[in-house]
Amino acid sequence: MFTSNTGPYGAVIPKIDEKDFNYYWQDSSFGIKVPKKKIKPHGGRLKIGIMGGTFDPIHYGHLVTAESAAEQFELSPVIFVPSGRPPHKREHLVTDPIERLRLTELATLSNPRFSTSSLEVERTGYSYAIDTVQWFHHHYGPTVDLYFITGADAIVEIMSWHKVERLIQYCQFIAVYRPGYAREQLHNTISQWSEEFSRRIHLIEVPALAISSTDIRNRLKKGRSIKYLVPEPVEHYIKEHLLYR
Ligand code: DND
Repeated sequence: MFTSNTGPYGAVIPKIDEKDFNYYWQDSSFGIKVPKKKIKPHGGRLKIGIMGGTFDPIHYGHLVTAESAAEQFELSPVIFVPSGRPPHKREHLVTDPIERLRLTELATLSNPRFSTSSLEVERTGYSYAIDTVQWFHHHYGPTVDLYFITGADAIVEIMSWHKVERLIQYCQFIAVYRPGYAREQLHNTISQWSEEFSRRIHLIEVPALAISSTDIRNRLKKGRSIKYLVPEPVEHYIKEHLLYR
């Protein structure tokens, strides 16, 4: 049931050891072999995080969000899934998906519980979360619990997501908010949704990092520094490949 999947861009869907689910490994599209990594079993059930995003580019805000969710919910691994064609950004110019995938891989390689998947980059058409979550559900099987990690601003929009009623049956949501965010307001919004829906959404606080991809793109256009906003390998890749000029 647990098999790896390799696509044209070196898809890095974690491969789970069939005997005890204890280890997985990944090959990166840079040809770097990442050693076996430990996955904590949870009473026989695996809890896998899915961190979806446009990641244009990925930054420390995304990484701290995923790490906090992983820690609080004991998720392992957390799979970052860069969107191929974000359905909510039809009017926006988005950087080539392969470049965003490479940046995401570079950002996640050093963390043993992080992994990056090229699933959405390889799929044609708009990258709907339902298709991704359903794919992971079938890939890993019903004994695995899936948690989709989002920012608070994304969760309030969730009712507009494609086939959301089905989506919530396949995964739970971890919605992160930063200190100072109007938690009560968020809570009130969610509590207006059906009980079946709202009990599958978990709110957690994460350290505040006022970093945004938009700001990073603007800085790069103006030739300003992005040091300490993104991991060093991401910064180097952006510079070497003259992205966001
Ligand atoms: P974004 O474009 O907001 O990603 O997309 C988030 C996810 O929503 C993607 O997987 C989309 O495919 C999915 N989506 C959206 C709309 C419709 C549908 C699906 C559908 O299926 O119909 P960003 O790269 O901008 O950000 C990634 C995540 O990180 C977001 O959840 C964002 O809120 C969060 N984030 C931060 N969290 C903490 N501190 C910061 C953050 N900056 C972004 N500084």
